[in-house]
Amino acid sequence: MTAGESHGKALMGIISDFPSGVPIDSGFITGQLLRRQKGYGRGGRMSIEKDQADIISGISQGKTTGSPISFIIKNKDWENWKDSIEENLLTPRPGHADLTGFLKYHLNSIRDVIERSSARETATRVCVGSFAKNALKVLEIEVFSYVNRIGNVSLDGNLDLNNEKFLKSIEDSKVHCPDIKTSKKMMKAIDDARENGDSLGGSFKVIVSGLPRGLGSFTEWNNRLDARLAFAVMSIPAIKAFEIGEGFKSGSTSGLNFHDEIYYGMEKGFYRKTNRAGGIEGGMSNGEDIVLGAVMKPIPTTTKGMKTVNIESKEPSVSLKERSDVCAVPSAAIVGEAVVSIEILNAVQEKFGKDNIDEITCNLNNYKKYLEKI
Ligand code: EPS
Repeated sequence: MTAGESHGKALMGIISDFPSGVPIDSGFITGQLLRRQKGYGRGGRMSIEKDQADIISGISQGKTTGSPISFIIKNKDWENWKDSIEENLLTPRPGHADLTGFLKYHLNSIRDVIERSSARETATRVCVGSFAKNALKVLEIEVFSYVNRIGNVSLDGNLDLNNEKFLKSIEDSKVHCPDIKTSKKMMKAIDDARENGDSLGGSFKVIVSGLPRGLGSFTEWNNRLDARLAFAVMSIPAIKAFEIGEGFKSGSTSGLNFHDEIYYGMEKGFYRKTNRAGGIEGGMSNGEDIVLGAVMKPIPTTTKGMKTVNIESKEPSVSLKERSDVCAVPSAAIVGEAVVSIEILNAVQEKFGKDNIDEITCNLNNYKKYLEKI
């Protein structure tokens, strides 16, 4: 569970059912939080915050104990807001929670919506996801992401997803995109949007590698791994579309041209030469990389205001100018890694046990040995 407002004292999170025995690298967690803050096109808030998690419980001698993990991320910006948070914001931004949140909760000011609906909340989910990544690392399961579109600029061509150079090129890019030329065009598009008082969205991929087949299930609709990953990614603010593998393309191809044919080799066992399914069939991981795609809408706050209505006078007005990012797609990709890591760890614990990471590792290895014998 997460709690906290964007300009309140702090954000906080509580993680239940986390396996014991996971070595926690606090430097890694801080690194993940800072990865989320980066990204060309981020707003002024990112030069105020240096997100850091104070871990309050659930860790002993550098390892998780199985007890609830709780943490706090202090908001440095609180100092600038604690005495002056303005109350009577009355001009809701199209595209954000402002109008509907204000009406739903019978609030006195849109400020009380903005404070919790802000994408600031994703800092806590990246923290939770960083704990999950620490556990998945023990199981040699990796989760990474890259941006493949910002505005009208898209990354084309086939990519060799798993080579080290590819991963480094993503981290070196200010827009989290593996191709230098495309990154430069994306940054130009962000500059143009900023100059026009506008904002930009885009899309990103999240890849999970090293996963055994058989996570999730076809037996209960709510255990389907694809459905749970969709829920996780769609819960990130501003995400408007999600696909697995070549999901959107699959609607216009035929079965013979879409489904990944099955082969067998003494070395590899059952394998595929294609992965259009994106690693999931029948609600279960099928042993291939899981490939997820998400589309983020342009940030709702635009410095050139949009048409809205003053919720008190009902007079036509211009949307409020809340400080914001011009583009946060690179950051959303990092949040995507986090929420996917959380869901993958849940699925791993369902199949291999919840309690202790060494026990989970042992059960996973026994399962792999069983699959090799088939
Ligand atoms: C964000 C913090 C927020 C926003 C942004 C993302 O900080 P502030 O409101 O103080 O500028 O910059 O939130 C949004 C763009 C949004 O629409 O919610 C963060 O920490 O990621």
